[in-house]
Amino acid sequence: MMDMYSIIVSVIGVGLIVFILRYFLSGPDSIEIATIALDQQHVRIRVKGGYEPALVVLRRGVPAVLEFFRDEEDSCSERVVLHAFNKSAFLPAHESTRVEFTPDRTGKFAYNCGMGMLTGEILVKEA
Ligand SMILES: [Cu+2]
Repeated sequence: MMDMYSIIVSVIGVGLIVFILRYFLSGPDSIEIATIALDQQHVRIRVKGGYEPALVVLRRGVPAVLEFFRDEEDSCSERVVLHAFNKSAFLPAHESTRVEFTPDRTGKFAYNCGMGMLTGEILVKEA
């Protein structure tokens, strides 16, 4: 019989393994399915002349953290706007910025830089 602590450690362990595999296997224009741990889904997005992975898959109704790492100083990408979820954030260069929201409906939603030149996509699936 596993206690709560063992379960949490196992979930984190599996999440780390999945993250490491994805990190090394992901190429350009890749798809990333958010890792769920402790009732929260989390995904990292690199911002450099676009968004990598270009498509992120989230589950509806689960609090989401998109962690944008802006790996450049080009002012084009300094702001990210998620129209569909009423969210926007300033992304300091060479830093990670967390954008948090709970996807409330399924579908495919584009998000952009402040000028609408860069585009990424979020696919929200039924949990
Ligand atoms: Cu831009």
